[in-house]
Amino acid sequence: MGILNITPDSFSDGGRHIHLAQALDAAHRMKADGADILDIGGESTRPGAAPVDPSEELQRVGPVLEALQDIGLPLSLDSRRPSVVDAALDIGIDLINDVGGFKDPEMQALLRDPRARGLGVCVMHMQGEPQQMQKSPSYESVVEEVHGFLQKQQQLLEGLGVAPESILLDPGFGFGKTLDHNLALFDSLDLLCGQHRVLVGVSRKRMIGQLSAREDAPAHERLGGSLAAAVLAAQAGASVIRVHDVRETVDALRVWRVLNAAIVS
Ligand code: HH2
Repeated sequence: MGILNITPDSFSDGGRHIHLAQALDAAHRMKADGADILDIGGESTRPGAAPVDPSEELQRVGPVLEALQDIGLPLSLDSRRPSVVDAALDIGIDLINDVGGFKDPEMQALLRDPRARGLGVCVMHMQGEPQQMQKSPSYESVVEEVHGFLQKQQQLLEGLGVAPESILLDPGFGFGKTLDHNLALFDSLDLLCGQHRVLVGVSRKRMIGQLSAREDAPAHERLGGSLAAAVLAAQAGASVIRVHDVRETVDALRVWRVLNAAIVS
């Protein structure tokens, strides 16, 4: 899944795709590089980010979604705002990626809408809200709580009529989690992947910076660490890996897939 942020302030690609032509170029480049899905977002949810007015968010993503209708790749909308999702359903999307985890009853109600029938959904876990979430995240048992939440939401969405195979669960790396929390969740990925379809988003994130001694480096210099994490997530059974560096990740996963099969056989 290639990330396309139409924002001035995303932690990694903020400001790079603000003009429509830049966004379309990036989308076509990701397709050529081997992306299977494009994830389009109009609100940064990095730690400390202020919420964006939904009308502003729609102004950012709407024209991009319209222009990408014929690109030949599934389009995912990264939004937690019902009004933005509602408008995007009229334009045409294939997956709703809600970092709010479909806790909002209005987001849930949209899943009953005939326009949402057959769409994919991604349920992500987040403790708190982006502005505050990294201040003092705390859990009694992070794995139990996060997996428990995701499983509860999976059941709820199935009850709303979403097909089980259309649901992706995401532990939400970096969303209200310390490095230790992230590591515990990464360590338990194989458990979650054994029972559900899972999306993993760690590309260029702070945890990658911390683990590769590149915490103070610009996010785009965290490629090596991001690739290592992508391969390990695939090894654990993740169905979708959300990344900024599509070409390098696709290369790494292609090599991993063949060599891993060779080792196993
Ligand atoms: N991470 C980000 C945004 N959306 N969605 C899912 N399902 N999982 C994630 O881990 C995830 C996500 C944050 O990354 P990015 O979009 O690059 O940055 P920003 O929020 O600053 O736009």
